[in-house]
Amino acid sequence: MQPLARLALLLVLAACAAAGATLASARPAATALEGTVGPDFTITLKDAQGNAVTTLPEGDYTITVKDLSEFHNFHLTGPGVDKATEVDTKGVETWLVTFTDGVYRFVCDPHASIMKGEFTVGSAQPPPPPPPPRVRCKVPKVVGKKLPAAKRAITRAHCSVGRVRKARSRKPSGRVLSQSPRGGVTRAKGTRVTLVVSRGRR
Ligand SMILES: [Cu+2]
Repeated sequence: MQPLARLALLLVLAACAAAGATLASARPAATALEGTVGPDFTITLKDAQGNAVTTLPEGDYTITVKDLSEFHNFHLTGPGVDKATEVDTKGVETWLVTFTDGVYRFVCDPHASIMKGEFTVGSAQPPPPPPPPRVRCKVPKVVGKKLPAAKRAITRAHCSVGRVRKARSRKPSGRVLSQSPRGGVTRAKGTRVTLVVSRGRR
């Protein structure tokens, strides 16, 4: 090759390399994440530092998915993404995904109620926590108790003390003779429990 031709070729190659570098830098490199499912009943998605993913910026991600079990899988869904490993095989897969604004979830399909996780991307807000369990009045059995102890038990059980009537009885004064509703039933929070209390033989 003539020296001049060689120089021309080198210049062309250099120009191509520069153009390639520009193209590569225009789009940031995909961020690496790692998903793992199994061998026990666990499923995780972690970043390169090993922290559980809770929120991410929008962009491209390379997810290395380690499916370590023949009865679990890793299934990722969210805006623009629906990818899963097979349940009955083990293996490592690499997914290139693009995350956009929204909530993404990952589950093991056969055990989706216990093996699950989620994260938000971009400006999406994390979903609100589930409402607390509804508190109910579980009426305690207080017949035979002294009145103060009966009142404490009723209040502690998220019920309230209703009318307290006194009645003559052979039972010691101050003891609960009967109650309504009866012990053991469940009612709305704050339900009044009415009591009949012994005032002795007089
Ligand atoms: Cu599973």
